[in-house]
Formats: sequence, C-alpha cells, structure tokens
Amino acid sequence: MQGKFITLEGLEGAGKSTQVANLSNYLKTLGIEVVTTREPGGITFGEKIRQLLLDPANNISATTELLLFYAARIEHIEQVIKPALESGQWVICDRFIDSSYAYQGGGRNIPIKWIKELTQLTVPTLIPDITLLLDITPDYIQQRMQGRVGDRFEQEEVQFFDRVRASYFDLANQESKRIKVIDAKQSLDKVTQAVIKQIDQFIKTVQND
Ligand code: T5A
Repeated sequence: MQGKFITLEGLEGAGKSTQVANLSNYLKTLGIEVVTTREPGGITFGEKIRQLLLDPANNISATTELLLFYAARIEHIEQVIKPALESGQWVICDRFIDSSYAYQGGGRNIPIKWIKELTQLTVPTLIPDITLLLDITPDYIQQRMQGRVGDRFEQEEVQFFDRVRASYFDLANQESKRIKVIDAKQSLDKVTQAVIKQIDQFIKTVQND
C-alpha cells in the first residue's frame, strides 16, 4: 500500500518542528510507520544546500534562491520521500512546495506562474495528501525565536512575512480540501489537539476511500 504524505507549513516559529514530532509520535501509537523529514534538507546534499540558503552572509538573487530550493527538493523526493511512500510508510515533511509559492512567490515577488512551471518541469507528480498550515502573525516570530541568531530569512522585514502569510492564505483558499489552516497562536496543547483532530479526520476519509 502506498503511504500518505503530510506536510506542515507556516511562518518561522509557528511550531512546525514541534508538531512534526508530536504528530509522528501520535501516528506511531496508531501503528503507522512514519518517516519525518524537512525542506530544505532531509539528506546530506539537501542539508548542504540548506546551509547555503540560510547563511545571512550569502547575498543571492531571488532566482538563485528558488533554483537552490528546487535542486534540494528534487533529490529529497527521489532519495527519501518517494521510496518511503512506495514502501507504505507515511511521510511527515516540515515545509514543501507551498513554502516556495509563499516565500519565493509571495515574499520575493517571483511570478507564481514561473514557480508552477518549474514545479511541472521538476516534480510534477508529488502533491501532499494533506497540508497543515500553522498560522501565526509576523509579530509572533520574534517572540518564539528569542535567543536564536536569525538566519537569512529571519532577518527579513515584517512586510516580507506579511506577503508570505497572505500568499499562504491564497493557497489555502485555492486548495481548501488539501490545506487545513490551524490557529497556531494558541497554546501548544491546543495547537497539538487541533493538529490531531485534522489528522483523525484525514484518517477517516482515507479509511472510507
Ligand atoms: N523556505 C523553505 C523557502 O523560502 N522556500 C522553500 O521552498 C522552503 C522549503 C527554512 C527557511 O527556508 C524558507 C523558509 C524558512 O525561512 P526552517 O528553519 O526550516 O527554515 O523554518 P523555520 O520556519 O524557520 O523553522 P523553525 O524551527 O524556526 O520554526 P518552527 O518549526 O515553525 O517552530 P518550532 O516548532 O521550532 O517552535 C519555535 C519555538 O516556539 C515554541 C517552541 O517550543 C520553540 O521554542 N512554540 C510555541 N510556543 C508557544 N505556543 C505555541 N503554540 C508554540 N509552538 C511552538
């Protein structure tokens, strides 16, 4: 049986990594085999590209940034995501293609149609089965990131994150069946409950298919 592909999206500090871990533990209690991974990254090659992309010392164009995300993504899909799904495991990925639409499209103003074309060209067939969009407003970023040195994205101005957030909402409106918005400004416990509720509903639909 083909596994299921779950992605988590949202602004910096929305709680994605925390919820990836919580959700993985939850699915394991249901007897589901889970692989957790992240973008950019997931494999050594991707983690090296991640370092390049996040290093504030690297002054690169929006196009270079976009192409680097896709270079990392192509290998990540081929080496990690597809093999896991084909072997029946469920994959939980911290960020995926929606991040490119939101950050490079919304944040950096790269035309969405270019990103769509690049996606068609490079990774045409892999769409998440469900995406949880953990929504916070940009003023939460600082609060959640206290004590951390900001990476190249975290040093962006608030307007950048406003555009990213708006772009995420556009995606959620266009694909309301796949993308479920969760209010991530709530307490950690409440967000965890909301995540599990969405996944329980998703599991029911999978069982009914
Ligand atoms: N990017 C990525 C693109 O531009 N295009 C792309 O195509 C892709 C794939 C990746 C960067 O790359 C960009 C986007 C990003 O800028 P990243 O490190 O993967 O960077 O992403 P971040 O969002 O920066 O990851 P973070 O780890 O910083 O944020 P998380 O995972 O959302 O948040 P988390 O779980 O680490 O939580 C942060 C803190 O908040 C607390 C946690 O305990 C932790 O201390 N917290 C809460 N506190 C109170 N209430 C809650 N509900 C909380 N939830 C978590």
